[in-house]
Amino acid sequence: MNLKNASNPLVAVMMGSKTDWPSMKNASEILSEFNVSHEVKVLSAHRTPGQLINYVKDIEEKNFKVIIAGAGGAAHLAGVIAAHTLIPVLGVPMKSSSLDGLDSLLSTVQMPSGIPVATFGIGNAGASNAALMAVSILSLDSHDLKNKLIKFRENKAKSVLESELT
Ligand code: RP5
Repeated sequence: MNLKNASNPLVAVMMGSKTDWPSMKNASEILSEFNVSHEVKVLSAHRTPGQLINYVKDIEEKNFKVIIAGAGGAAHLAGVIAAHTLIPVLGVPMKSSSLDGLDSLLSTVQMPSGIPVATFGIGNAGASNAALMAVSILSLDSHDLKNKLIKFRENKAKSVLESELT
């Protein structure tokens, strides 16, 4: 299932199931906020293994710059993707129903030496931060994105300083 398409995407936002979308849409929203072209794709490492590898090869040929991969449970999606590409993979553990996402976190973060997956926090915050990291990586080659990131952080600081408790 292809939930969202964009022309000349730089980032792939991938997830193992459509049930991951409520969390992973936070990544897509951040990328949209920064006007970063991205493609959203649902593919599973265990339910659609062949299609997953074909997709990863396809986006590598299309010169995508970053892959964000969210999965839950025995969350091997990010690791399997990383095994098939040199594009940086940012893993987001989903909050699972059985172990609250601790299973997803450990599965994603504990990659054996040699095939890295940069792993973020569980759920919504992890998805947002993975997208911000993608923007940060892309900003190495873009003054426009760097300026947007500076503005984004200034706004975050402002909202703390202007906090009003009721
Ligand atoms: C993983 O299994 C998915 O990433 C999802 O987090 C989890 C459960 O999938 P569903 O059974 O809800 O489709 O592959």
